[in-house]
Amino acid sequence: MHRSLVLVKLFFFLFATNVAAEVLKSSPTSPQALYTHSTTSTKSKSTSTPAWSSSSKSNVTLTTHTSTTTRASSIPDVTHVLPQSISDLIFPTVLPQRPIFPKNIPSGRGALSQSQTNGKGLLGAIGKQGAPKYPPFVGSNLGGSGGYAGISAGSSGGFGGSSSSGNGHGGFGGGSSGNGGNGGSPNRPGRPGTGSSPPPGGFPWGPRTVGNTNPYRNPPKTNVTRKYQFVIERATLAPDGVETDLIVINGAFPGPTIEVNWGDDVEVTVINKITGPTEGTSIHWHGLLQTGTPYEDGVPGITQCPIAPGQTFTYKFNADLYGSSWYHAHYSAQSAAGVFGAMIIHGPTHVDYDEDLGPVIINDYYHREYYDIVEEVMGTDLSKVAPFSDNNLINGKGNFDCSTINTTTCTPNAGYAKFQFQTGKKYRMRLINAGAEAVQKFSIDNHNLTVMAYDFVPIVPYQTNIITLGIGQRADIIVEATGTAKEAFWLRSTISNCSLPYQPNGYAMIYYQNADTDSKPTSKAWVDNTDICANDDLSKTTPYFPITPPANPATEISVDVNFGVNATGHLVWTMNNSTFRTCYNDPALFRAHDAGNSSFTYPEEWNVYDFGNASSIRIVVNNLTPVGHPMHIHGHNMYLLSEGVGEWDGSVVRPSNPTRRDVQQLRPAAFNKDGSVTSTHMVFQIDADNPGMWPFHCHIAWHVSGGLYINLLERPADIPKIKIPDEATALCKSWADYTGLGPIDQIDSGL
Ligand SMILES: [Cu+2]
Repeated sequence: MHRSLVLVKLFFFLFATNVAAEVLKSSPTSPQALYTHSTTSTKSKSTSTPAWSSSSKSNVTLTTHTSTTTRASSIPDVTHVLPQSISDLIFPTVLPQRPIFPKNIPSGRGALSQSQTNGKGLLGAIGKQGAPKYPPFVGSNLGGSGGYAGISAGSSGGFGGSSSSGNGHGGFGGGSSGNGGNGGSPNRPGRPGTGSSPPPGGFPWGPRTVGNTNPYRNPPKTNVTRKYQFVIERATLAPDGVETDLIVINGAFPGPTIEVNWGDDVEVTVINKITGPTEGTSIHWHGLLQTGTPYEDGVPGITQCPIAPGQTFTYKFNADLYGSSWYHAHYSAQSAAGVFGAMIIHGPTHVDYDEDLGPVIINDYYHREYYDIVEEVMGTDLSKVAPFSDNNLINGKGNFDCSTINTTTCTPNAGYAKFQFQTGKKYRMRLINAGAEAVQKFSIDNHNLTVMAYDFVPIVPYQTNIITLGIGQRADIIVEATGTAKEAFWLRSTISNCSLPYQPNGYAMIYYQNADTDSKPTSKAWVDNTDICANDDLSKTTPYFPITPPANPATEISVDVNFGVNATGHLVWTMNNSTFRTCYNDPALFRAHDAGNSSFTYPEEWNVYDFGNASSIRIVVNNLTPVGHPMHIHGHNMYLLSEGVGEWDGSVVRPSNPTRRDVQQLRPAAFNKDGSVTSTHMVFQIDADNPGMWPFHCHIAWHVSGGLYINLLERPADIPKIKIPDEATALCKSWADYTGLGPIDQIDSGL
């Protein structure tokens, strides 16, 4: 709706070069280009000096322990006085469409082999025993045909699941013939005899239930370590039939599923084998708190140096929250190349179900290499700064209409992910938007969805037909199989008009017990009445375990999200007028660690907000751009106090128990016909109980590349007490050696 106020001028695509030239002319002179566009694509070697070392500007300082709004100083590097046409370029309302699908959607049987589409990936594949099912906890011998421990151990793995990481959980097909277990009942350990009654000695997480335990204050400690090995390398796969150069983990797209119990320790050994060309990498464990281990958060230049090519790093962290999440590369937009996978942390449940069908990963998908896309996103041809996705995949699978592109390496009918339902059963599905840009609308034809958790936060269950997921967001849902034995239905995820897809429709197939699995469903989609760019109203999403944040936080600041063109003609995204750029060689957390209470001045482009020892922090985010942004915080779940159109009026939705999430959709501003802008807002608060340097950023790959990112420096005085392990500091040595051979092409913010 807001979007409709943005004038559409598709022809601006044609005149984009002129627009860019005019912007260049009208840009104020700047002493320092924020982005220097590299025109070399080879990775030559020479000594690099940290980019920030010449900066003399002082970092943003804040007034703490007040309730007044403090704005960061204005930095004249970026002009926001832009022609309207630039907004239209970034957010056209008429999308150039390829023909969407031929009428006849084939079933996908027999077109491309598993190894050609997903590589060694198993998600979305139905084996001899049907679709994979997950036990109520790792180590359960009751129910579940097992998870994916087989491939997670880094061996050949695959169906049969004979290999595991040695922690007692079997691979696919390795479990018993049980029914997948029952998830238990509200605040009870589970129904006897259905697979989720606690084993002798109790559940791994002890007597904790969703309703009786504050997960932030009283997490379990199982003293079990689950080990995984990730080999990251380039591969050519055809997930949707189009041969594409990806970067994948253990040969699988999406990567292997991490499956652990709440309170387990997790060790993931990441081996960077990316060559031709080489590049760094790092993995972020999305949504985990990393309390006491901020150096394991996986953000290059912030919490670690990148893992240099040829190097190995073992992440060691605790599964401190439970539910459904994912991990992904945080190095540039490398995640968009395929470096991501699901992360299931088994824990108590407050909703009954019969079987856990595991991850349903949804991602907008690009046939071009991520680096080439970022090169355009960060380039000066402003007609290319908002890339269109080529397809929409579910569990790494999808079909593509080969007649719409000019390539011989496209195979039609590559196949969709498939799920099996049995009439009368209740299934848990773990929806994950692991894409680069797109807002997804998930639904299953003819079936109601009960949402039991958003992100890592169990909620009071509510019913809906369509679920909105911005990038990084998850929903745990229960689906009751109300169909009859021979029926088949489409499971869909459709990219909303809030995003830029060539082909918005993602499909998977649900077959009931006696359905012909060679047939295709003929079911019809629900009518979508959801707001295209926003999450469900905060009033609908009530955390099951109530927590009341302080009504008067120690600190409150306001942050404006905007975009503009910098002095060198590149489009950048800004927070309080400052665009972000990381220095891979000099992690901000390590600086905070070394500085302690002393007055280290962070380079301006690190966008560090020092909150001192404030006990709670409230941030009012205003969106001045005509684009929605899925805003993600590290190290915390946000209390979401308010969200909506216009400036915040000070009211709080359900102050005794506000929604908590780690990603929240910030809706687009409306650009009105009279030239005015109606901004939007989201207001959140965190308890400052986790010393660290925590990113708060847009999760759209192309926006964080463009600098839509700040760092929240939390309790800096306590950071020196954290022991940063030698292995973490050694990463900086090997990265320095690598970059010492020649500058790398950091063509974006680095994240
Ligand atoms: Cu964004």
